Amino acid sequence: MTVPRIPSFEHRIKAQAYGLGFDLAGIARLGVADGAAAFDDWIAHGYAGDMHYLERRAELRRDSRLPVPGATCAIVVALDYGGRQPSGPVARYARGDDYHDVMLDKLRALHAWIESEVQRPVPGKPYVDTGPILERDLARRAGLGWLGKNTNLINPTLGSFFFLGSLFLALDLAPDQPSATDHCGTCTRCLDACPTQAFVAPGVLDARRCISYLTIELKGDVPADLQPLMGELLYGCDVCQEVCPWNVKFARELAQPAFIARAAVAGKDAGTLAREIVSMDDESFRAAFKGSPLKRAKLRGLKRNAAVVLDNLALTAEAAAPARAPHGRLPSLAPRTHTPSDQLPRPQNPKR
Ligand code: B12
Ligand code: SF4
Ligand code: SF4
Repeated sequence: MTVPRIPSFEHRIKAQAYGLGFDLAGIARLGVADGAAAFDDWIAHGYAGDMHYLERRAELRRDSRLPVPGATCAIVVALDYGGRQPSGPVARYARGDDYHDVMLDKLRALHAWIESEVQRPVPGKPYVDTGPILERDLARRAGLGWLGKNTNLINPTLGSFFFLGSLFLALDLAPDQPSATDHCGTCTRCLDACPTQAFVAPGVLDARRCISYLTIELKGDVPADLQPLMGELLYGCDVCQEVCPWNVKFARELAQPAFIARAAVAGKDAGTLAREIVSMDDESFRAAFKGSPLKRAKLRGLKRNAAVVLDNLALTAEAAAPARAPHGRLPSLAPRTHTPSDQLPRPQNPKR
């Protein structure tokens, strides 16, 4: 007679995570981050630009035992945001509702379920980009994938178009095997495709050149020499993920209703969206982007991005119809001072 196998608690936790809608789940033992030295180096080179919050409480990022006293493990999850969606002026991750809210709700529900199963309170805390955690490092440790040359965490069955989140717990759970294999091989597609050549080496990004940073995190003007390289990208950038063979093969259709593009951006080309944004006031901005990731750049930041995109579109139109210039050229919509990016040290001979 075969004895029925009783699923372990760890197994049931992951099943519960999948039931809540997560696409991947793994368990990591907390400890010193494998990438701690790489993180220190990255900060020391100034690659974080104006994201000074990354330097603050850096000791907590280096050692995941520190953010939640008493926590010994983290359940790390991924939620897919639909890499098969067409590319457009707004990066895929930002077209629907704010992922922080969506994922934190699910992680809180997972926490409550665990407490009900063990029948006692379990100290813990959920994080989704909301604390001093090196989330990709932790996800690799939980066996969810490897760190690609484009720095994203890539899963061999899902690609990389997903968010990461974690639930830190003071609970003794058996950890998963960390992902040990790098499946990038000799590929360099992401490094070659980056419009601003923001990678200084495989797996090392100079955020100051990254369009995602320039359009979302940067508070001042976009350096003049990087503006044309932004092309039609108004918020975020997916280029280094779009070209990745793991996404070409495994990216999924959008399954989470919360991430369906909202009316303010859905199906709009760069010119239409940019024109709408430059004419928005605070009230129409709030109405269009309430609960959206785009709020992070604030209306001021979005207008700056829209002005760059409109300039770029005008330059393209000029190049295509030289006879019509200069009348075909759109006027610059906001006065912008240009800070050249030559102030940024560019490393020589990036190793590829
Ligand atoms: C700051 C930040 C950014 C910055 C800097 C990005 C970067 N590459 O560092 C900017 C604004 C540019 C950015 C852009 C994007 N981001 Co972002 N970002 C973050 C944030 C808040 C911190 C990342 C960080 O600490 N960077 C510092 C570098 C040094 O750390 P790292 O990239 O994790 O690198 C580690 C590894 O490289 C590792 N490592 C390096 N060498 C070695 C060697 C060995 C042997 C080992 C084991 C490890 C190792 O150690 C490093 C430190 O742990 C995280 C959330 C979080 N708290 O982690 C989201 C996060 C990384 N971002 C995310 C997303 C979705 C994006 C965008 C795709 C958004 C978009 N479409 O515009 C782009 C992608 C750009 C890119 N190619 O990275 C997701 C990534 C999901 C995934 N599948 O990987 C995260 C995890 C947010 C989330 N919760 O889902 N982001
Ligand atoms: S997100 Fe875009 S700009 Fe940033 S590294 Fe990737 S391809 Fe380059
Ligand atoms: S494009 Fe190639 S090198 Fe870049 S992350 Fe994907 S597999 Fe790795």
